[in-house]
Amino acid sequence: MSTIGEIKNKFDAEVGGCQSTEQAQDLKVRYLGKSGELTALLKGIKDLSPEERPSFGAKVNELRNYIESALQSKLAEMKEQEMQRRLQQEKVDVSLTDVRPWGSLHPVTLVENEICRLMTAMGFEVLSGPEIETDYYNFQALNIPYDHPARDMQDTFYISDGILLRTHTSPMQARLMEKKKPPIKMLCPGKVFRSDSDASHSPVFHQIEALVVDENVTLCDLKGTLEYLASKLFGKSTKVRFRPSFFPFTEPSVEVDLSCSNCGGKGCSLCKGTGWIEVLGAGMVNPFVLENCGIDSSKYNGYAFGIGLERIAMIKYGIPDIRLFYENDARFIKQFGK
Ligand code: 2U9
Repeated sequence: MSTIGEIKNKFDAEVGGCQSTEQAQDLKVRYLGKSGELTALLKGIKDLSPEERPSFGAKVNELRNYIESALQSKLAEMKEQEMQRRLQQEKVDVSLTDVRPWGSLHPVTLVENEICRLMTAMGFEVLSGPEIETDYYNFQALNIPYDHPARDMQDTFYISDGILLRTHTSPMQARLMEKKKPPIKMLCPGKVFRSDSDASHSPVFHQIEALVVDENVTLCDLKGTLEYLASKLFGKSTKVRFRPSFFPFTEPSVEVDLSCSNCGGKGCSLCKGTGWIEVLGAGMVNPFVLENCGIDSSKYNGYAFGIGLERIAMIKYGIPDIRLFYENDARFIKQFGK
């Protein structure tokens, strides 16, 4: 049987050559485990005289403590080394750029984010509503009764009797007005659906509608807000022009043109030589709509406008066909949002 000194020397050599935490664990089992070297050593105690036994037992215990603490320091050292090795191997070089095909935001998302950012800075809250709506909120609450010709302007996808895909985001505004008393300053971005498809119409497209309801709101408030928005979206010198129009939910109603950002108003192919581009519709909220939603129209009034986001993106980025937005062609999407 090996002596205490021999076991210590052997252990020292083995612990010195230890390369991993697994090897250190293995040493622990081999020296201190049930069938390990020290247990075997202790079993030999019975062959010693009673006088020799206490000092032998003490020496074996001393060696046990020595091995335990040597293994503990070795394990700590190995763990530290392994951590350093992993830190090196798994190091991420955050300074590397453009080595992977990073995605970019869709142009409609870019325009939506930008308008929301500008409008929330003016105190508008952003709300979203259901894409599946009732005939009541999509049409009737907004002063578009069953037999109104305006229903033809918004070819509708019906799901069942009285249930449809919203043709504009206005139903959400009506829902809010029922719940919240003025002052209201809200923005509703989202998908809308109309049965229409060509180079400038898509069966699904995106709108942002803004609604302000308060006391003494004027058409000038609307124009000032739109002038600010236009200057931020298309440049400081952009002019805003109102032309009379008709929408059942606003009275008076206006079509809003911006001076052409391509030619600065001189006339070019983009603005068909007129110097102006039609971008959105707006107006003062029809008092019937306010009353339908439980707001006293003798005390409160308001303005609203609706923007087609694809239209804004088409003008801003010179995109000729609305269908390009929905073809999921990475070569198209990659050109924006850099
Ligand atoms: C409420 C009352 C009135 C929102 C408005 C328009 C005019 C408009 C079009 C622009 C391009 C739709 O995406 S588009 O095709 N929108 O012309 N929208 S006024 O008026 C509202 C909204 C909510 C309660």
